[in-house]
Amino acid sequence: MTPILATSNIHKAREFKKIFRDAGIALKHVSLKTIEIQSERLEDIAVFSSLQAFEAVGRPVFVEDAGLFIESLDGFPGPYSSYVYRTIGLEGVLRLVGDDREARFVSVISYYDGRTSPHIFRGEVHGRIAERPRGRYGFGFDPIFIPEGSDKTFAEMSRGIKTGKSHRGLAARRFIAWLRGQG
Ligand code: ITT
Repeated sequence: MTPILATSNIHKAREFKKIFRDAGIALKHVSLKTIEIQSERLEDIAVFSSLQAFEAVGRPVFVEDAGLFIESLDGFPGPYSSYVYRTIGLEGVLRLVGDDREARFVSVISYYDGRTSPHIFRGEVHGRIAERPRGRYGFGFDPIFIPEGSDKTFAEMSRGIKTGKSHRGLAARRFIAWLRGQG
């Protein structure tokens, strides 16, 4: 069975497609914007979105809610990452960050088949906020996030290299392992 991803974010869809292709699985993308509930927990947002996506698609489907959590800002922008990116943007975030630049990216996948309760898969990558934006690949906060163990921002990495290390790659590979276990 071909898994179905619902997202309005084409960059996200391309990254998921790459991860699934690398695992030998074709992925179908449905372009869909769900209404996101307000919560501090990505899990709650993802679960609610997956229920809506199932209503719209009528077949088992998964969604992802992701965010950048800056430790010195108590996890801001976290669940509000998309809004903060669209409003104050990279430069705005860089102005808020002080000497402590520790941050993490989190991805939460919620898969709902309409029968059992939604299944959740989480991926998290630690790193730091760069001094200035660097790189031209990826999307969103990629130009200012440097994952642990690297000198490069996510935006300086090809899609394959990024997904090998990213929050999304980790969550998706957990999901893929679970799907394989389902036969
Ligand atoms: P959907 O809800 O339709 O999937 P979205 O873009 O609104 O699309 P999110 O609610 O998960 O998705 O928003 C997360 C935001 O966090 C996203 O818009 C980016 O600004 C940022 N973000 C998440 N993952 C990222 C990544 O891998 N690289 C850079 N920025 C990322």
